[in-house]
Amino acid sequence: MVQGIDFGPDHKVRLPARFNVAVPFIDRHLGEGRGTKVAIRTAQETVTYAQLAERVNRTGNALLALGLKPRDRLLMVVKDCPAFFHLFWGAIKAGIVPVPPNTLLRAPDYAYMIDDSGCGLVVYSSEFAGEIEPALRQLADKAPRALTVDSFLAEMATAAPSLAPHLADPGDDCFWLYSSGSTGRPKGAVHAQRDMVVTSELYGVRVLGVTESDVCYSAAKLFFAYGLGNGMTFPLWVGGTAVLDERRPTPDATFETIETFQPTIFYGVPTLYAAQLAALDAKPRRFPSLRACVSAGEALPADMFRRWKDKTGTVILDGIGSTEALHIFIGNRLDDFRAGTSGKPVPGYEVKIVDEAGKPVAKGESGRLWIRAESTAKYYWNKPEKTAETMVEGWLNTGDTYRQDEDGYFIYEGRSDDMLKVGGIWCSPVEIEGCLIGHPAVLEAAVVGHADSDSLIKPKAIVVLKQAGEASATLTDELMVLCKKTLAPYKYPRWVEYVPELPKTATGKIQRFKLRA
Ligand code: 3UK
Repeated sequence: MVQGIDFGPDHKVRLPARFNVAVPFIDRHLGEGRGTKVAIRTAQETVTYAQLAERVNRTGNALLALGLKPRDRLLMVVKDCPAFFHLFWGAIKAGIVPVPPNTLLRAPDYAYMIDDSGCGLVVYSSEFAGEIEPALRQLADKAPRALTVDSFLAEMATAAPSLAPHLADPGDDCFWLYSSGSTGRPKGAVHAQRDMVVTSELYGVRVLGVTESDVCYSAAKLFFAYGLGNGMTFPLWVGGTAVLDERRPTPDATFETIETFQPTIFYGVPTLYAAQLAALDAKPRRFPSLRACVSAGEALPADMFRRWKDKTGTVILDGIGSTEALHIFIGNRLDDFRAGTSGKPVPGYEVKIVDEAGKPVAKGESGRLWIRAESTAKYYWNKPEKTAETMVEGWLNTGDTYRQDEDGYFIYEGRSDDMLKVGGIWCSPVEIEGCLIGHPAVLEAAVVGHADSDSLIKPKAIVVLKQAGEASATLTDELMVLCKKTLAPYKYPRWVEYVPELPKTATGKIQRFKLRA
């Protein structure tokens, strides 16, 4: 265990009254003799713990020199590469609050986040200039200063190599992650200094058993709370190695990365495992370096668990986590798992399944899942009503419906709202409907989840046309292209069905549940 930090028998963390979380995650490794150990490996470069610590310091100094002050926000739209680590931890060490959003979004989403966060600086990988630069132009004189990662690296190279940590309380604001809802704009979930310590120890170490000899490779990107833990905080917490790959996680790219870097733990989402399974049908492979595979983001169908085990010999540990909880709070373990379930609560995470009145249901009955733990977000930035709805007396409303089987495994039964998970990433039906209505032939649209051949949910559009006779395969293509171009590409509807009218409530609200068949 880390000096000055320990966990009680109740799994509650004890931290120094004043500290900075960059010290145990980054600087500690130098004192523990890991200076020459590899912290990050990519196809382009290798970064040791000593190099990482120095670059984190230079980054913190460069951010301060650019005029940022403690508590200011840094919006970092950065691909999976070492600079993500440098910016994230450099900011934290200097007391600045990093905010890494989804890198697949569009200019209007970024314009909103830049404005909502009131960030003092935007740093972005040049690959995302096509969305970030229009967002900045749209904000005109409200736009903060912005730099590409490459120009930031030039600032960093000339900044001083040592930096005293900005001391904070374990409960002080540390970093934010944006999360989307079914209506309204994304919400910035504000996480405290202690939260990464809690997830890394309780899930990383106590459930996955991550150690210094592990090499962690997350196909889920670092901007996702799931990827942030998998591919950054877990290996850094134990002094292990992170493998980063900036490419889109296709079966070919992920197999190549596994074969080149020989990770011991692989983290994916069900949509990727489905594509990998299809590729393994065509060309079988085994992955002898892997001691565990992990899945989260959406439920992993039991059949995929079995097929993966048959083909690769490894189990996939499904677990449910959220941006607000920071990482997995109910999960399967290597010595205790059941296919088709999310597993059992992670130590230190209290969970309850309640009815509409908030009363716990009898074991085996379904209800809404609430959790309580020390890693949950403190509040949503600028959204007091959403905060009050979701975070109640220390409990977090997950928005999910669950039941427990006779042996205590938790079974996912769907969302309590209309939100969809597509490839593990949030997708709001309302947003896709808004895009479809932008097409001149469309009168109304409803979007619901529909299972594909792997039993994974993808968006399906049910459309009412202004003139019913216009329905055609060409129009369907046009609607798909419109959504792919306007929205983050994973949000486009994979099927379009034309109907004469939509089911609605007396107040005119679309009854999506009636369309979900
Ligand atoms: C759904 C799951 C069934 C569920 C996440 C691991 O997904 C993550 O965070 P998000 O905020 O979404 C949270 C919501 O996604 N979900 C996630 N995992 C599962 N549903 N089975 C699962 N295994 O609706 C949950 O409320 O994007 C996952 C770690 C950190 C994360 N942020």
